[in-house]
Amino acid sequence: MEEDMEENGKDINPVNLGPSEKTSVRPSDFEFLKVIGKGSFGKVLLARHRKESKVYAVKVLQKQAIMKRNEVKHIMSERNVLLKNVKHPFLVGLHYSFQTKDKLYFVLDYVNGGELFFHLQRERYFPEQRAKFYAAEMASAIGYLHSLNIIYRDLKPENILLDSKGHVVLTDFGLCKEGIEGMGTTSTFCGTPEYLAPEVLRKQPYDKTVDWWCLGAVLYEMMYGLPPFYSRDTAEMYDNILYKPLRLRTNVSGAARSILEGLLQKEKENRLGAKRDFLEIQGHDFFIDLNWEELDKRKIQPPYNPNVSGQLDLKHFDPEFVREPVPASIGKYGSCKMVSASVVEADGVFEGFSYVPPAEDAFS
Ligand code: ISQ
Repeated sequence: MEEDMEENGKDINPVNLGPSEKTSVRPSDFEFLKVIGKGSFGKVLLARHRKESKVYAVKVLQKQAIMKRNEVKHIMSERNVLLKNVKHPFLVGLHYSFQTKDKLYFVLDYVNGGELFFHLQRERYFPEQRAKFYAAEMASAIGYLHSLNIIYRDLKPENILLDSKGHVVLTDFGLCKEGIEGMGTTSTFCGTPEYLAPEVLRKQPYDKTVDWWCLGAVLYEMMYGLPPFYSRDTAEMYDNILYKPLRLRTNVSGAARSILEGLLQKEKENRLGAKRDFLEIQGHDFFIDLNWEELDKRKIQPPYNPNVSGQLDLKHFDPEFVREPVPASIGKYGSCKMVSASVVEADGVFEGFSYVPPAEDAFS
């Protein structure tokens, strides 16, 4: 397919990665060690910067895969996440980005406390205070994204990580969902399906409240050990999500049941957060004993310490990924010629993804 584009006399477009782009960086600056994640977006590799001797999570995207559809309209739109600067204590940090003719590379913090749900599976469910802490950090990150008009949309277990201290880190928010779906790389996941809100299942329009549904679904799973409306039969689960009334066992507090009922309202107009967004979640009784300012300063001590021994400690990662060899095309000069792009470099500080199509010939 790549060849097709070159046959047409067009190279694959250079992408303006905005202020995070470092044009001097190339794949061979890194030693790619392991595959640590896979998703709708492509692959995430553990990589060591050869000179700095520091490890990063490097997200690698095929340009082709994100440039296929619809694009000009979307890319230019207010809704394009890639044009915004995104930085928050509970969102994975971007150090810088670079590109080759066919791939985009995002050099991210390596977060090695493991997936939240790896820990949940081991412990079946979390005590309410622990679930509350994680839900609050997630809510804070989601509220921040909403303030930038970004809808996360598919908050799902594999996107919720813990850092080495036990704080939440959300990943995979940096690229518009519309542009990166359907890459066929999700088949390796056989765990919990993503939390689908009724309006998403119905393919109806969704808005910010979809994220509050997902937060409700995560909180429910943390407290009860299974997703809400769960059935081993996926079709039945979808039916449950659409039609089955939420039943909450009384082994959790009244405030917890109340927030779950609010977040898991099937009609998005009735959902907690529908009117004043994050403020409604913050102000709910469930969080009455939570200091949100302290939370955002990472001053609240996490309820669990992942106990990782060092930056290269992979003990919380799924061996399924860790075993996988790094694709041969990544990190080699030959197949990854650099393209030029004129961009202003950020002061070594995270400035967020930014994606500007070339003036013409944006997408084929
Ligand atoms: C950072 N560290 C570990 C895993 C990751 C997966 C996706 C994005 C960033 C990551």
